[in-house]
Amino acid sequence: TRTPVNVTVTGAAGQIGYALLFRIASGHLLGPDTPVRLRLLEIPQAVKAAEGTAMELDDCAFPLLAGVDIFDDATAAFDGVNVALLVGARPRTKGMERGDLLEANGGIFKPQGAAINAGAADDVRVLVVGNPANTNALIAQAHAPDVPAARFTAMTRLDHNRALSQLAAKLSVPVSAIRKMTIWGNHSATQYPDLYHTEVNGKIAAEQVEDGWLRDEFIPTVAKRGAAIIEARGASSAASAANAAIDHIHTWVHGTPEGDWTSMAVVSDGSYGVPEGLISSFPVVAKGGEWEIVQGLDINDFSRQRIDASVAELAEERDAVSSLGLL
Ligand code: NAX
Repeated sequence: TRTPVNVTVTGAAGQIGYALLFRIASGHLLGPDTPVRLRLLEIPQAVKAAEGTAMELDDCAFPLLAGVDIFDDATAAFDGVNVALLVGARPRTKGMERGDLLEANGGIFKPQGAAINAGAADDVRVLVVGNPANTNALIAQAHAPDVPAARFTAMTRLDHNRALSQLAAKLSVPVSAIRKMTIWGNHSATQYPDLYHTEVNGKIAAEQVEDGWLRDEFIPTVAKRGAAIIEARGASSAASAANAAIDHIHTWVHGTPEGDWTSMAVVSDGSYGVPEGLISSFPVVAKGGEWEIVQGLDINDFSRQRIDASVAELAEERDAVSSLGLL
C-alpha cells in the first residue's frame, strides 16, 4: 500500500471546507489509488465545528482516508504537507476598506506561508482559494523563500468552469465539445474570460457567437456569477468552489488532456506582458506534475485591453500589500 499523502485544508469548518473534505477523502482529489491524511486548520473558535466534520468523515468509513487531525496552529498543520488548500480567509465586512481587507488577510497568509516554508514536504503544492486569492497567494509565496515560487497558485478554475458552462449553454453543445478556455488576470470582477482561442468542436468560439453577446453578456455573466449565486442562494458559492479546487489540484497532478489547457493563477515569468512575479491567471498546461504557461497565443486589441486592466489591478494589490510590509 502507498504512503498517505498529507492534505492540509484551512478554513475546514467553513462552507467550502464542508463541500471539499468528503470529496478529498473519497479519492476525487488525487485519484482512487492514493490514500490521504487530512490535516484541518481552523481558528480556535471553529475547532469544535471542525471536530464535528471529522466525526462525519469517520462515519463515511472511506477506504482511502488514513486519518484526520485538527489544528489551530499553522506550523503544526503544515508539517509534512504535500497538498495545501488555503481556503480560510477574512471576508470583507461592512465598512471595511480594501486596504483593511488586504491587511487582515496578510495577517493570515504571511504566517501560513512561513509555516509552509518551515515544514512542508519537498513536493508541496499550494492552492489559495480564500479571497483576494491571487494576492493572498503572493503574500504566502513571499514568505516561503525555500519553496519554488511555482508551487504557489491561486484558483480561477471556478471562473473557467463557469465560462465553459455559459458557452456550452449558448451554443447548445456539451461542455466536452469545448477546448482551450482561458481566464486571464485576477479572480475578481476584472477577470477576462477569453473566447478568441477557445475551440468548440474544433472551431474558434468567438467566431460562433455575436460580438455583442461575447462582450456584454458572456464576460459580465462569468465575472459576476459569484454575486448572482449569493443573490439566489443567500450564501456564496460553496460546492462549485470546492469542485473547482478539486479540479485544479487533480489537473496539476495528473495533467491536462492532449490538445487542451486549463486556467490557473500562477507566478508570471513576464509572459504576455504580465509583470514578473505577479500571480495572475493564464492558460496553462500541466504534465508530470508541473505546469507551464501556454506560449505564442496572438492577443488582439480587445483582449490586450482586458488583460492589461485586470493585471493593473493585481499590480495595485501587490503595491498595497507591499506598502503594508506584507511582502
Ligand atoms: P466561510 O466563512 O464559510 O469559511 C471560512 C472558514 O475559514 C471559517 O470556518 C473560518 O473560521 C476559517 N478561518 C478564518 N481565518 C482562518 C485562519 N487564519 N486559519 C484557518 N481558518 C481560518 O467561507 P467559505 O464560503 O468557505 O469561503 C472561503 C473563502 O473562499 C472566502 O475567502 C471566499 O471569498 C473564497 N472564495 C473563493 C473563490 C475562488 O474562486 N477563488 C470562490 C468561492 C469563494 O467565494
